[in-house]
Amino acid sequence: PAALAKPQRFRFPKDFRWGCATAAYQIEGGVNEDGRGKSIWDVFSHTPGKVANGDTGDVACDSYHRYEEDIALLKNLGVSCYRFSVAWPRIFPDGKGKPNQKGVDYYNRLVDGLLAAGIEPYATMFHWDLPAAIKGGWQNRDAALQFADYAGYMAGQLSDRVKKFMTVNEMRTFIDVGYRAGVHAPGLKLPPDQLNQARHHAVLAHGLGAQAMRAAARKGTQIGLAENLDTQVPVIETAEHIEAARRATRIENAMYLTAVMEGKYIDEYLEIEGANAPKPQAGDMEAIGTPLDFVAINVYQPQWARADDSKYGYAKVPHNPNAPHMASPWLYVGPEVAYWAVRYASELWKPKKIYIAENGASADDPVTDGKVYDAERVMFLRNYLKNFQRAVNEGYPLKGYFLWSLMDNFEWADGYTKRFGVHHVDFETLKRTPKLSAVWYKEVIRRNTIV
Ligand code: PNW
Repeated sequence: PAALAKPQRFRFPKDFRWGCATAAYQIEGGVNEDGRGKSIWDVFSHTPGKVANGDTGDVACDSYHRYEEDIALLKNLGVSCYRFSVAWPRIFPDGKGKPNQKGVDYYNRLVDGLLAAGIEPYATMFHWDLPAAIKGGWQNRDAALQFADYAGYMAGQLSDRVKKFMTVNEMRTFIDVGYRAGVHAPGLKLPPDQLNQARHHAVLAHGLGAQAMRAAARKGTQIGLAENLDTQVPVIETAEHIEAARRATRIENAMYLTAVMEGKYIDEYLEIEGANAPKPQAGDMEAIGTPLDFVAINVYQPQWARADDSKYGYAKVPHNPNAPHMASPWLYVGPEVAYWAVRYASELWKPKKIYIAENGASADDPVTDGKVYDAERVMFLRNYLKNFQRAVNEGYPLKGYFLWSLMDNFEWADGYTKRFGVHHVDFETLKRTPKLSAVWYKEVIRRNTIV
């Protein structure tokens, strides 16, 4: 038993990458600075009743002005990399047209600051802040074409220093929560045929974006995307359930990651959707299936699945609403999802490299004598990391991990009521304070071992 307690058994490979993640609208503020245009999240958050407490991203963490302080936080943690997103409306205030140099300059300063601190930048081109000027948003096919122009332009601007890019973040969330559930911007509840077409425009944006970025970027630039794979976790680890949950994962992601990785809409999806299936134009599927250098997965809650004798051989096992979850009611705790997300992505699509682009947890985080002892977040992260490590140990090509998030920030429709940071942010003073989880993460990184 004494030997088992040795932390060495949780050691990661020497070249494993440790990072933190954020997104532009959630941290930057400065929404009217330097010619930035409006995004659909500016419109949505300023519409009464859409965001908790009427919160907006107008100021957020004010990282537009405090990015040097944020780089210092990252440096203190000892991370090797940082994942941020570029705000499209800072670069093309109207979605297209003439680029806004002052917007580009902000990301130049950020990238230069990161590199000076020895931190490798991973830039995401779209994390939900769609220019409000694009009429119809993702229902409009033009959004995909304009995204490609913008993403190609930015890759040209940054790829002398940024070597890792992600096209889009979580198509599943920005379409399904924004256009089906109506909870995120633009707050629509589309019928299935229109919903599937909006989903198509999102995967098309990724594909055309990847092509445009490849064409514009310096040699050696690596391009991928970040998606929250709806990972189906086998209820028990027997061959029958493992097989069923793998098949379920491929089908449940058919409109998103499966389409991207396979360059087609699989038969099961077309059969399930029937007349409501998306209507691609000639060439769309080739673009969508553009080969990638890596795939990045955001990992939060599990979805349990079991084998059954229905047509596709699986059934979902719903969560008991009272089951253990973090402060966000959707964030059920199920550390095994970390292992199965990596394993299934690897088995289904054989990507060259996999990253975890986000993993993290919300908690209430009371401040006690100026300190935050977020033991539950540490517990959550430790257990998920053990499952990522299991995937590494079994030989799946997981190369790095980005913790969501560097600091508390604008949590979309939950405003500032849900905190995901390893640094506490006082939204009155904007002071950042490391939580217990920051102390923990720093130690994990320093020792390359789960502590
Ligand atoms: C991700 N779900 O969103 C986003 O990429 C981040 O911007 C966000 O702050 C973070 O996770 C925490 O929410 C998600 O309902 C939103 O399954 C919803 C879900 C998953 C991820």
